[in-house]
Amino acid sequence: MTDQVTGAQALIRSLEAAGVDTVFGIPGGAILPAYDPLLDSAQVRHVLVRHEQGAGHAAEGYAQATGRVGVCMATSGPGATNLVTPIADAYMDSVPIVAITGQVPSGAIGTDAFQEADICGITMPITKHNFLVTNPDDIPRTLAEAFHIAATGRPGPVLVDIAKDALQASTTFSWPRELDLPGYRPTVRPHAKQVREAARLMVEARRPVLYVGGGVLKARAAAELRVLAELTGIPLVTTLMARGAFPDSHRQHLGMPGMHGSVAAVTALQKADLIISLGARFDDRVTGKLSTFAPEAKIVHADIDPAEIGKNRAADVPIVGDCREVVADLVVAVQAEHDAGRHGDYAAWWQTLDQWRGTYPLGYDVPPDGSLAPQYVIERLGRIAGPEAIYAAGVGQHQMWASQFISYEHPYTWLNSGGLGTMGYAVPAAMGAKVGRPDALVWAIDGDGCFQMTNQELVTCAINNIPIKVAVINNGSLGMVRQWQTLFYNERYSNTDLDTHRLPDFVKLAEAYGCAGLRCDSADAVDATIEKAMAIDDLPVVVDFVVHPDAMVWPMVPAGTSNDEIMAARGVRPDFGEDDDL
Ligand SMILES: Cc1ncc(C[n+]2csc(CCOP(=O)(O)OP(=O)(O)O)c2C)c(N)n1
Repeated sequence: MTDQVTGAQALIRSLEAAGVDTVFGIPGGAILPAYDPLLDSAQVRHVLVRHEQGAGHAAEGYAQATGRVGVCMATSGPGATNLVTPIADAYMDSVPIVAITGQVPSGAIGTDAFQEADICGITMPITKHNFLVTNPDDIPRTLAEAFHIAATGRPGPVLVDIAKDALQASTTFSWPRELDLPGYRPTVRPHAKQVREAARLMVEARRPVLYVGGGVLKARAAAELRVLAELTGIPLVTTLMARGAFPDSHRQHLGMPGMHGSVAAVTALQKADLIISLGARFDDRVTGKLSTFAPEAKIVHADIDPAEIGKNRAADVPIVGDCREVVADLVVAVQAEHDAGRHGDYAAWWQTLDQWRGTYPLGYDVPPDGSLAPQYVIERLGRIAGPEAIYAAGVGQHQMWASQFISYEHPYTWLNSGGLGTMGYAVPAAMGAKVGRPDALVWAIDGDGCFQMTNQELVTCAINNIPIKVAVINNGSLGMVRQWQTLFYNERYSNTDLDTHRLPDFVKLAEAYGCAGLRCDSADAVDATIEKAMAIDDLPVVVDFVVHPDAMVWPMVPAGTSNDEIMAARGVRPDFGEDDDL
């Protein structure tokens, strides 16, 4: 199909050909030509956000909840630079998004023209790939490549910057049948010999752990993972990016590893003799002080991105490949070991692990003054909203509690900013998730600090009939930073008091945005308040949960220290004394 169109029309047709149903964005001069044909598209819905950062996080939330590529659009200069944070966020968390930006006319590029910013240069280190398009004939092919690159291999953000004159000029539209990307061929099929070697180590090991990362979700490998886990009987941990990849209720699940992971999960990795890493990246928040991490463990490291393997920790068995294929092949290879009479014997290991998790379960103190424990609010929310709901968190204490105290049973029900740690992620990401999964109940769990960064998108939600629910865990401060000041800066609280118990009034703010606003400050009223919020389905709802300011996230491995130093609670070092021979 080839007929005469403008570059802008070619862009919209390309989005249609790529199967896009939603674009989050804000128009402006350089991208304006694209907004005109957008009006005529019966397929592509444009959601007009209130800040481009909201568009980017919404595209991420949409992608994380649906598995499809999320799309955001902005004008040149400040519109494009406002996308930088969500693009960096998507890069760190391997989220497939395509960001389309208008650029000043090609003849003006490099002249410091009005609203000119070299967004390709700026985003070079935070995109999987980016394109500057100055020739209208290149628009369909570039868009096809952008969607392909974003979604395949290790997913990530791709930026397409299109000069205004290329959008205005005349061209023909033809959607490429095949792509010619000679330098881009992700290795999907794992090497059979490496897989067999991994299986052999798995049955020989005495203290193995499956270290499950976000790559398992990206590869849509949760079903295969469960088969592998149950076939082997090996204990398993899910990282912050992988929560939901394996049911929390499963007895082989030890919880989340890392700085605020469970004692059992952190210590299992630390004392393991074999770690099978599946789509995880030995992030510093998981390893603690790297040189002391899991000193006795052999490492099987499977990842689609060869650059991850050996980056932080040397791998004994490197496996490059798509996690779903890797896990499926491991099932076959382990079965072959079993058929040959070789089975893993992890009975002593399980005895130790059960003792650790029995002695050091996740828990929290109820504030003695009768004020509300934030962990209780989150725990009840998880129970009442249930495991079918989608939860999107901000960054800080509430994020850790939402990871710890909600039981995730299904993949793609937990969205958060793990790698970049972006305050302001929750509300727009929840909005994007609700657009992608309109039938799902979507709760944002946000901090009072985070919420003040992007809550303007509640207007977008109210106007566009996107009824998300927001639980603001209002502790009156930048809680996670305050926790570090409590523990490491002698309780000198420099610039962490937000005074949010006074201003702004989140109930009034919600109402001003066209949402329902509720407040709750006592444990007795938590269930009824959540149920009231759940009963409102025609408006976004904000609940201001006024909680105790001094609650802390435990367990904790202080930054830069060894996982051996884990504190189960303030002043409580777990006693592994009898396990010294491990
Ligand atoms: C954009 C951004 N700025 C600063 C930080 C550093 N930071 C991490 S957590 C945090 C406090 C978050 O406060 P709040 O949203 O109230 O959540 P709480 O920790 O109280 O649950 C800050 C400032 C960040 N992660 N992101």
